[in-house]
Amino acid sequence: MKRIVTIQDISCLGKCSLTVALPLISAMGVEAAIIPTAVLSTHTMFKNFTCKDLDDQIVPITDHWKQEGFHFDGIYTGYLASAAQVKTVMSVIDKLKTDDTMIIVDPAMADNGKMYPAFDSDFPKEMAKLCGMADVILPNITEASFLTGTPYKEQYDEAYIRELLHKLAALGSKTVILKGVQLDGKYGVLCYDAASDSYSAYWHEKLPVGYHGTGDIFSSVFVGARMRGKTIEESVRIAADYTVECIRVTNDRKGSNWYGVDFETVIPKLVEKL
Ligand code: PXL
Repeated sequence: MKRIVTIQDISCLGKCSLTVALPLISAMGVEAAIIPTAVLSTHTMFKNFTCKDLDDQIVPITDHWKQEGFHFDGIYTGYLASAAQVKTVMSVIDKLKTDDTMIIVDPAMADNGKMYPAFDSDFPKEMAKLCGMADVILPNITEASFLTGTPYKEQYDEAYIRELLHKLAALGSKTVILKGVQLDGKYGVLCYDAASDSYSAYWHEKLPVGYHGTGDIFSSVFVGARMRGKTIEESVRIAADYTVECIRVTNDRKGSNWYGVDFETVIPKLVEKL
């Protein structure tokens, strides 16, 4: 069985970061070790959330694993608590990776043109360095604009998307997967492979609602699918279809929660795809 470590926060309630990465990656038949970077009462879209930074635990956990000689097939990072913590995580990757470790970075820090509440203006610069260590990065358009210092646009054309993809690849990652792209009435995910200078797109349905945590769900399923031997294009398709289905069932259910999707009920369909 493949083993990955995912490095991100634990929002105790809210269906994002580790509370979705763990069940999804496990259900996909991949061992998921974790390094929790912070404990929050909820994700930061709630008012008055608490947050305990676990920065001082990250290196001791890593060093213990090093002594034990654990091997990781993948390292997947998500929401990180501070610019200083991004540096710590880069040192962890240096310690844990081997030649066959796939590094996947979801630069979870912004959406809809805005940074998440907990971050200051130093954060994107550090996150851009972490992206430079990755085999694959998975930003949305807002994150792409902050990472590359490109003005955020709500209306854009293909040239803007290509500019973002090239600037993101220039940070150093081999593959860029840009989520939430809207072009010519189509909606979906664009992939850019730097080595072959080639693009691919996966267009999918856009439902007229948005929920928190769907980026984390997409990334977690992408990681699971890659570890189960699917290609990048297949993994994008599985991740996008699953995420859309989660949004659909949540939107269809009377009394569903505003803070996250009903990803649990769609897990059986996901497992069938592997
Ligand atoms: O879904 C990304 C995410 C992860 N973790 C925390 C968050 C968010 C998004 O707001 O607040 C703590």
